[in-house]
Amino acid sequence: MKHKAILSPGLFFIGDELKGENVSKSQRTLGDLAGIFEDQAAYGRMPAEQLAYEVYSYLPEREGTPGGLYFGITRLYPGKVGNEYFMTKGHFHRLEDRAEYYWGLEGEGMLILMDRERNTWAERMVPGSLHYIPGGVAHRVTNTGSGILSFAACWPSDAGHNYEEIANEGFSARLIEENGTPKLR
Ligand code: S6P
Ligand code: ZN
Repeated sequence: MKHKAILSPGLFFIGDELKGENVSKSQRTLGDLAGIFEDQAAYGRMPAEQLAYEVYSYLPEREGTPGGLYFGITRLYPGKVGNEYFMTKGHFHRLEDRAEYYWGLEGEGMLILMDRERNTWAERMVPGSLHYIPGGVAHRVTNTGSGILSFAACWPSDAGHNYEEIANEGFSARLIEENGTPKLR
């Protein structure tokens, strides 16, 4: 009975930490990112068990529920495979028109975005930067700094993830370090 009750918060978002009873955690190692980096020889020389990123999420609705919202924090480790920065797998949403917000919490990186015509561009991510990702735009984050890059995300509970398309076709540009600076190539 919640009528007239005064409740203490059970969920905390402090700095780049998300804590609470129903917060779930998932991890991606380099081994989970097979096929996404260009330099396959360099990829083959790196330990498959090395942690690339971890995601803390709060998913209060059943996956697929229309009208609900999910919240998550991603912590992406620094590093490169050859000259290509560590990055998330990247995805379109399964329900194509679903949008999402990302915002930078810590570290430096780039949000790589690609529309349905395969135009690809990047937005610099810094602590406090806010990024609106419209529906129909694939999104992936790269860590261009020397420390952890963390960002928060909020997305609809019926958005879903279409990873297959990015796994098969990739983005139409990659973020590569050239002469010490990141370039989309
Ligand atoms: C979910 C949201 C994020 C990502 C996370 C990892 O829609 O965009 O929580 O899941 O940043 O990226 P990815 O591409 O491996 O799911
Ligand atoms: Zn998304």
